[in-house]
Amino acid sequence: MTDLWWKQAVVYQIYPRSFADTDGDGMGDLRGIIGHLDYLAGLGVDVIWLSPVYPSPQDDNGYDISDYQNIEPVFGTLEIFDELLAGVHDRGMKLIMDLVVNHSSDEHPWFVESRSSTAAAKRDWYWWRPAREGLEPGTPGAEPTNWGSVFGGPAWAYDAASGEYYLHLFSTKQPDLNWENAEVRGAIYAMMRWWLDRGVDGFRMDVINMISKVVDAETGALPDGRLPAGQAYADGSASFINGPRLHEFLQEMHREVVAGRGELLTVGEMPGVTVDEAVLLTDPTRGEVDMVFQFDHVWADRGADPWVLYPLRLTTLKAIFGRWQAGLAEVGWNSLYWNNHDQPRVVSRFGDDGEYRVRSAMMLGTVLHLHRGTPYVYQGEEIGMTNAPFHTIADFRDIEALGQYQQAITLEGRTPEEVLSVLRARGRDNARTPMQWDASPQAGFTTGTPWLAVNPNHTEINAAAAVADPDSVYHYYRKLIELRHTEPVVVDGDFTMLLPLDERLYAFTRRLGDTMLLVVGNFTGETVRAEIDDAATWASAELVLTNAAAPPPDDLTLGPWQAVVYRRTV
Ligand code: TEU
Repeated sequence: MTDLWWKQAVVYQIYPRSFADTDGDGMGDLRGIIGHLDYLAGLGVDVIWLSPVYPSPQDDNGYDISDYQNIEPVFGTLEIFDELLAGVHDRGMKLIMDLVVNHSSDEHPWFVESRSSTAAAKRDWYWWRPAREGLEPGTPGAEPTNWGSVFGGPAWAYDAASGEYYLHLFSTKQPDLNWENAEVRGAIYAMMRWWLDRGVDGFRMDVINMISKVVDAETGALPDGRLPAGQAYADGSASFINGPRLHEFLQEMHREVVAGRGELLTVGEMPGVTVDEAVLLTDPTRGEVDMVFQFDHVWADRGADPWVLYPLRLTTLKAIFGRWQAGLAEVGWNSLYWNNHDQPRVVSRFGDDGEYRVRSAMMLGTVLHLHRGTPYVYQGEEIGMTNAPFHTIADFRDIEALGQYQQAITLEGRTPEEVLSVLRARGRDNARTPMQWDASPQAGFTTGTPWLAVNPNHTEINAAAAVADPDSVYHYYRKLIELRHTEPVVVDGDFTMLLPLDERLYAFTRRLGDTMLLVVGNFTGETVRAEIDDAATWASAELVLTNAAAPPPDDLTLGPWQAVVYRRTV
C-alpha cells in the first residue's frame, strides 16, 4: 500500500463565512462547522481545509489577515477553535489551515509599523519603492512598475505621508510581505509552528509561488511587465510567479516548520505553476510541499480576451490533465479539484445544471476522483450546488468582481453587459453563496440575513434532501471517497489517457499490478458510443460504479452525462 497517508485522502474545503451561521449575524462561524462535523464524517472525507478564520478587516473575505495567531470574532474564539479541532480529531479526520503569507492586511501591526516612517524597524518587511524616476509621486503612471493588481487598478499604492509606494499584487489592503527579509520569514515560521503545536495538521498555502520576486540585486528595482493591447495595466507575473528563490524559501520553511512532525499535509496554491516546476516542488526528497494546486484546467476555458466567454474544448481539458498525470507519474504528486471558493460551480461550468444536473455532477466527480492524485471537494459540490443568478453588479460582493468591473468599464471601454456576462458565468461569488442545508427560507444557513443571497434553488438542492435520497450526488460522492479508501488501484495505479481526440468522451485506464480500471465519462447530453481499443478484453469486467443504467462493458454506449467505472484482472 501507499507510503504517504495523504495519497489515500480526500480533502473537504470549508469557506467558513458561507458554511453555517449559529448566531444569526448572516455569516458562518466555527460553531456552525462543529454542528456539521457528523455530516462531513458521514461523507467520509479525511481532511478539512478551512479558508481563513483569522482576525481580518474582510476586504478579501479573510485573505487579508490582521492577526495570524487568533480567530476572527465573527467566527468565534481560540477556545471554540480548539473545540472544533478536537471534534475533527475525535472523528478521525484532520484539519489544515489556510496560510496567507504572500501578503498581510494593511491593518496588521507589522504593516502599521512599516508604514509609520521610512526609518521604521519593519520598513523593509514590505515592498516600499520610490516613484518612477522623473515623475511626480502620486500621479498616474508614476508607480514604480506598470503592473496591474489582480483586483483591478495598479499593483502599487501611494503613501503620501512617506512619499513612497507599497506593492500589493491583490487589493490595496493586502500589501505584499518582503520574503527577501530573513526576519519576515522567521516570524512566519514561528507563527506556523505555533499552529502546529496547537494541533493543526498542515497548511494550504495561498499564492505561495508568488513570494519570491525578481529584484535587481544592486538597485532593488522591480522590472516592468508586458502591456497587453487594450488593457490599462501590464502583466507583471514574469517577475513574481515561480520566482528565483521560491524553492529555497519553501525548503527553508519545510526545515524550520514541517520536518519531523509526523502526518502533516502541505499544499501550495500556485497559479501559473508548470509541470516541470511541480515535479521539483513536490519531490518528497527535496522537502518543499506535498502537492500543489495548478490552474491549467480551470484556465482551459479562458482566452486572450478576459471579457469573452470561451467554450470548453474537452480535448484541451484532457490534454491538460494528461500532461499533469504523466508529468508527476514518477516523482511528485497531483492535487485534483474542480471547485474552490474562487471558481464557478463545476456542474454549471462543465456539466449541465438543468435537466441533467444530478447526472452530470456525478460524472464530473467520477472523472476527477479516479485520476491519480488527492481529490478536493469544495462545500456544496457534494450535493451538486450550481452557479447563482446574479442580475446586476449590485448582486456581487467579491472584491475581484467589483474591482475588475470598475477597471473594465472606466478604463478599458467595456460595456457593463459584456463584463456582467463573464462575471455571471465565472465570478467567484458563484462559489460563495451560502451552503444549502435544507429547503427552509435561508436554506438552514442562517436565521438572519445572509451576507450574500442564498441561491433560490435551495428548495430543491440541499443537504437534507441529498442525505435522505440514496440516489443523490451526496451518496455518489460518498461512494467515490470510499472507493479511494478501499481500492489500491485508485490511489497508486498508473494512468493512461484513452481517446485523446474525442470531444465528447473522457476515457482512461488505471493499473496496479494485475488490477485495471476503465473509466469513461460522457461530457454531452447525447447518447455516445465509446470506441475503446481492445474493448473485447473488458467483456467480463465487473461494474464498479455508474450513474445510470449500465451498458455491457464491451459495448460502451453511454447515456447523456453518464459515467462508468469497470474493473478487471489482467
Ligand atoms: O487566489 C489566488 C488567485 O490567483 C486568484 O487571483 C484567483 O485565481 C482568481 O481570483 C480567480 O478568479 C488566492 C485565494 O484563493 C483568493 O481567494 C484570494 O483572493 C487571493 O489568493 C489573494 O489572497
